[in-house]
Amino acid sequence: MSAMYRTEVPAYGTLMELVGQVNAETFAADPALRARLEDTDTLERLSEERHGAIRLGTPAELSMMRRVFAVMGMLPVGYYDLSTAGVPVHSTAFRPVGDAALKKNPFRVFTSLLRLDLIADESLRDEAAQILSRRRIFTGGAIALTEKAEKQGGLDGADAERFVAEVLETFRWHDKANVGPDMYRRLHDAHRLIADVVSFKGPHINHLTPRTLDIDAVQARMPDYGISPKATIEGPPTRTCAILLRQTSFKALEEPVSFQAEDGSWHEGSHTARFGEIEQRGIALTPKGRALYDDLLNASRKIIRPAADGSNAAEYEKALAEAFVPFPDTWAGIRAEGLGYFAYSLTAKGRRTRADASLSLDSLIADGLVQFDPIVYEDFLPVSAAGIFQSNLGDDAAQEFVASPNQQRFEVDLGARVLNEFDHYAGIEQASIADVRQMLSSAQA
Ligand code: OOG
Ligand code: NI
Repeated sequence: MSAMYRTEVPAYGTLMELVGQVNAETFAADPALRARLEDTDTLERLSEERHGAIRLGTPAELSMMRRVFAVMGMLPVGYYDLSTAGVPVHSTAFRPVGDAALKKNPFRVFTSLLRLDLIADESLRDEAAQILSRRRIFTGGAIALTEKAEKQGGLDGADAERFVAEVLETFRWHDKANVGPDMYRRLHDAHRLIADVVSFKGPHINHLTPRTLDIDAVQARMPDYGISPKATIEGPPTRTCAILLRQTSFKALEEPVSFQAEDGSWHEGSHTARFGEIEQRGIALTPKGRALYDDLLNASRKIIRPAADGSNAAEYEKALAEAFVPFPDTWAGIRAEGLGYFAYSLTAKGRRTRADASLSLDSLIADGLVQFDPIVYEDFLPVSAAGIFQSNLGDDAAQEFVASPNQQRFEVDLGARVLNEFDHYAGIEQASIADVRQMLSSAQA
């Protein structure tokens, strides 16, 4: 998919070059960082993609997509309602769960389902539903291999290779639209996102996102590489101890598309949808930490909202940094206040020493027997996602919808429950504590 996207969207290849460059420089300046990443075996995949995104049109597409991702060990985690932010979709992220699977390949796909119920114009809603009901976004081969994997509990090497080739077709760009020029215009006038989903033969991958070690540097240098960044970085401000997720993108490109009218004639037009993004991840927050994050972000946005044209970017960054002063910026401080999730392990001393495993974690840490490392946040943030959506839908696309989260409807359409992200991180933390206690007590025996 990465190779396909680079040829489809050349600016994305340029972004990858810039990311590789900045990551190399960050390493050169910080040898300790290199050692740490080598330790946690994330080095090899450092500059590779961490996520992508698609937008689906119907419940049937969503539930089939779930089955396809399940073959690759990717499960739906989290529910994101974006209607509040003026985008008529709700979403989940398909991703590997479990430490080993994440280390092997942490790639996720942010997957949105269009909410036609939020379109006011009833006849347009019906026509859009009809157009969507006629398209087939999966190849016959992809469906057959998914069924085979479900029956057998997996695929052998040759089938797996065919499966990847077949499924790739679903994410491909189609420059011939599914609708005529008039229908495209009507869909587009209702909301650009509706046109993006309904007008095409499939859910083209709309961006891919590599990981960067210094998002501020990549944001600042995009213009030198001839790419135009969105106005501001989404998420928390620059900090010593990174929390959650920071992300930014370059603006979507205008691409040529042909539309076939009812009389059979072809019309040249264009569509703006595909872009590139970068992310930098920090510690996963507990519900308490997340509530504090949401409060501080809201507080900063009461002072100043980032303008799409970037005219107040510097003021916004300042307000954001000031708003986040109350959020502790040391790992020990974040831990002491119960704001983040940590993985616990024995220190070298802990491995040599006999200790009473029933002692509190705090005293085991104080005695230098146990250490703690932040657990990386693997999910998304609805306010940030909305900012990413908006920046690539065009600066004038902001629109109001009544907030109407509907996780239950989403799960019925998906054909499964989404996993709760907090339970997941709490589980990793608990397992690490149990391991530490187990090792301490067996060292005693
Ligand atoms: C998805 C936008 C959300 C992110 O990184 O938050 C997203 C989309 O534009 O379809 O990818
Ligand atoms: Ni994204």
